[in-house]
Amino acid sequence: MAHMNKIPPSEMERSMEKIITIFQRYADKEGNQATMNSKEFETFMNTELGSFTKNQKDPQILKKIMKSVDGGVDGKQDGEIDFQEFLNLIGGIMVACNDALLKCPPSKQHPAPTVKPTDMECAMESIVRVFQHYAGKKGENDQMDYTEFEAFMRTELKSFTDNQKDPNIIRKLMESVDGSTDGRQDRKLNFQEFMNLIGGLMVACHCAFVSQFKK
Ligand SMILES: [Ca+2]
Ligand SMILES: [Ca+2]
Ligand SMILES: [Ca+2]
Repeated sequence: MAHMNKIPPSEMERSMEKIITIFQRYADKEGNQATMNSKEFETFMNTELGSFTKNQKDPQILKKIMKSVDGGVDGKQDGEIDFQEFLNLIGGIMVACNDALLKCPPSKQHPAPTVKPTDMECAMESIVRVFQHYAGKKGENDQMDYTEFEAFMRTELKSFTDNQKDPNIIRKLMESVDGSTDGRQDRKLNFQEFMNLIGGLMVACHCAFVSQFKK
């Protein structure tokens, strides 16, 4: 029954994988393959997040953004961004995107795109929408309570969840990030806490990905 094990990846898994692959593609261009230097970062921003970049008036914006995340994880401002620092940046942009979508009346949530979104933008937007789908099931529509989070884990990250031996894994994962952004363990996850969790899973996934290449 080998075919039964191979469930197709969910939208969430595809988006996470896409973000890892895109980071890898730009980080791999020169020097250290596991990090982005400022040139790689600028190429990434101008290519993948061009609609964000071109709306910025400050010509130094990319340098400033890079500086704001460089060293955020390991405390070393070495002019290189590792995957975790990259996720902090992307997560920040996604938090803004999530807030904007929540404030926007539903009728205006689908403006006709003037330019085709890039793979990166699609992946980021789809993660925001998946969060909103589950968080919006009941109660506060910008918070996932345990039931909503459990539904998310069992549906969108099914292959990960099914492979865990610990029956309390979902509760433990939730507790590990609840309060990480506001210091309040309120048994609910806001988008930023949710992204900390997803980011952690992606970092683990990315490490596996990189070590696979080194073999
Ligand atoms: Ca590099
Ligand atoms: Ca909710
Ligand atoms: Ca919380």
